[in-house]
Amino acid sequence: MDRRHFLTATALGATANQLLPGLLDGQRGADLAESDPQAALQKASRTFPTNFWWGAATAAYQLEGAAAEDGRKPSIWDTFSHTKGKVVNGDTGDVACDHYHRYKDDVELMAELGVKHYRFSISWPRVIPDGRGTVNQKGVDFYKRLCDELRAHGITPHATLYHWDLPQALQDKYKGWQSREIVNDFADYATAMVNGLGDRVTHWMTLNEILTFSVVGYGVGNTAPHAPGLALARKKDQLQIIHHALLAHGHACQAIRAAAKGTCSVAIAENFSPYVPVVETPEHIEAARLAFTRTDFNGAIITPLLTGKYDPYWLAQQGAEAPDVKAGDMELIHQKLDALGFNCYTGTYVRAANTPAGFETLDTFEGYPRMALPWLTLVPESIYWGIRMITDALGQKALPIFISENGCADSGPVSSTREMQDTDRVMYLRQYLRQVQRAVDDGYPVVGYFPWSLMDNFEWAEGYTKRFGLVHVDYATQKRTPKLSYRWFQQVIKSGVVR
Ligand code: GBH
Repeated sequence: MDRRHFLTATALGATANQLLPGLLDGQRGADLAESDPQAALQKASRTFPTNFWWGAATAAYQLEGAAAEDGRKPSIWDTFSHTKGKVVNGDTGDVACDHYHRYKDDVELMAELGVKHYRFSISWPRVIPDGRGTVNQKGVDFYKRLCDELRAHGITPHATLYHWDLPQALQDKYKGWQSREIVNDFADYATAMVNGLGDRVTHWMTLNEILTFSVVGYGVGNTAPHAPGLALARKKDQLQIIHHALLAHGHACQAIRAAAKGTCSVAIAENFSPYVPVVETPEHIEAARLAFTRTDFNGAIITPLLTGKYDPYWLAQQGAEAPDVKAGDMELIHQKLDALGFNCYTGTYVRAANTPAGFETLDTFEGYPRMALPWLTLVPESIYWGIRMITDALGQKALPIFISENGCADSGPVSSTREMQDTDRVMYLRQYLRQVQRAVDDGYPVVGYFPWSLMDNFEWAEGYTKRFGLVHVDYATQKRTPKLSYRWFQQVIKSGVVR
């Protein structure tokens, strides 16, 4: 509804409800309001589809604990966190949320929240302690119990095979991701998991965030803040790690499908970098498209995953640092996916510019809104544009996208009152979810949303000092207490509306 119509309608005594749709939803709502006021109201009510996957996400090393129980052997994160000076306060995942023993209580919390989907990860060194070879049945049995409990509560399990806890044995044997040997070992692990859990799990994700474990786990010329925390001589070494991860993903996709008895969904969860046109005009949207496809590391990861080719512009820029690619590699990497998981936290503003690349990214200054971590600037539109760029810029018109992670840390200092009243998280989630809803409204194939995280847990190099949970965990007693954001999200799920 434009201004003229608004004034006319007001003069005619229209109620606020009749007027609001057009005002809230801009031109789309305005057009609708004139043809069908009921439909416009529906739009303005910010609804999600009834079959939308409302979920919650966690990862093995961050919450399970029981690090040496029932045959589990160390992962690179056990080694790393036990190395002095690597994690804040010397925190480790030895006990974490003790989820290994308390999973029934935790499933109860999910059920009360109202989620029908749960994303967790399988600890590779729990189920195959040496990384290859013998399967540890006791480890597999834990995930069977967990899945049975989930299914008894009507919750669909979504399992990630690799959320960064590489068996230390493989790091020792051949330097883990630095070796191409990992590709077969990872596929064998995938096969073993589908054999062991395939009657309970039909929704699989291969890897979590290739970007993070290859770039934050390995520095080029300097040691890195995440496990294994190594320094590489040159960028090529890092790009080779990424190439191995892409191959492992492709091989695992094939392995999952070969071992599955019935239909299953195969996906990956990636935190590709979303670029947001700072002004939504065609020229800046085009700049965002260029930034999305060309910038490190999208051209190195999400582009080959979805298109089977490294982005040519990106590749040309790498020169002698480009990874070694063997015949058949790109075909193996390019497996058709059933869905794509998008881990979204923040994004970068971009505008058109007269530069060789055709765009420039914009800084966020000191006073720019951010959550309780330096990297976590508040850019809600990043979730909308991330979805849109996958569909439009990478031409994946029919690929269902789900938000596999989205969330923020409580603002410090740590105090339980503060955490129970996590108005900051409510604000953050509301802004991002509205943008997800905008993508739904615009017809993009977005099918689900898993906030990170169900409960406070081991936040990698930040240890237990940063809390991302909808549920507070008192680590001294292991008591769980739902935060305000849990109540808020419960209401979103119940109503299917973000307000
Ligand atoms: C996700 O990574 C992870 O999948 C999840 O396990 C984690 O708990 C969650 O986010 C919250 O962090 O401090 O400058 O070295 C998100 C991507 C990559 C963002 C590493 C923070 C560290 C930047 N993360 N990055 S820095």
